[in-house]
Amino acid sequence: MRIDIITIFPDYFAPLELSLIGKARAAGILDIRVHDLRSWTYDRHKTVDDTPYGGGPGMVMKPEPWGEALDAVTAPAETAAAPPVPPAAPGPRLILPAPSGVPFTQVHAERLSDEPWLVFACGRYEGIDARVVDDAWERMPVEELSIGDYVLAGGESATLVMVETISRLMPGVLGNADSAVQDSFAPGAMENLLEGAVYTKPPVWRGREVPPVLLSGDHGAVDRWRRDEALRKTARNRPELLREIPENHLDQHDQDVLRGARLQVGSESVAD
Ligand code: 6GU
Repeated sequence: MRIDIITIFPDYFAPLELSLIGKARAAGILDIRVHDLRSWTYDRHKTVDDTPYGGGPGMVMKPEPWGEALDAVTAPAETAAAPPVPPAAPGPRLILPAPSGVPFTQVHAERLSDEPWLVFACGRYEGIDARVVDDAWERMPVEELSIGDYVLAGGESATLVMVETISRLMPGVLGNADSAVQDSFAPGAMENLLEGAVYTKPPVWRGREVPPVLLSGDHGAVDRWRRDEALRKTARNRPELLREIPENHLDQHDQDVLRGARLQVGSESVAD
């Protein structure tokens, strides 16, 4: 997959040289190119923003640098001899991180991990002149995505979040192919359940024992225990996710576990 990132802070993306993503880049699985928006400014101060029409606080990113940057970054590669019929090369998809975007979820990440080419346009200040999106739509699909209900100073950290989430789903990026399958929000994982607690050696640490069932070798009992833990954790941290599970996906044992968990949550809320 090719990923282009346009930003006024190229250094922000140094972390993409580390760990899984750094290795995937070295292996040629990921081709990540970071571009400085200011290379498409021509004044002494490399101006990228201006005051908003209609008034109001803050600054808006100017359309001209963005238009030129997107044209340059998404231009088809130069070939030595232009073929008479252009190949049906898969084009780019533009992602605009913005707090006003559609909430980014694992479902988006799964779909985007199959794309050949993504372009992230990192806005700062109050956002980018809206004509840039309308103009880009003439040439490529555009998605405005938000990573949560809070406001960041710019799209850079949101882009890091999305690039990492998308990249780790690509074949050959995760060390362990099963890890992504078992993720809390992976489609078809344990429904809508959060992953419960995990343990490793030593079996006793600071007087705390690993739950004995995990050492029992009884795989059925381990699976049942993990599901109980997942139900309890979900009831505690994300009760709204439980309401999305169809009734017939919860057997009697599940319902007993949840009844116990609800009693606990209830007693805590009374104590608070
Ligand atoms: Cl994608 N950008 C900004 N600036 N703030 C955000 C966001 C994105 N997602 C949540 N808050």
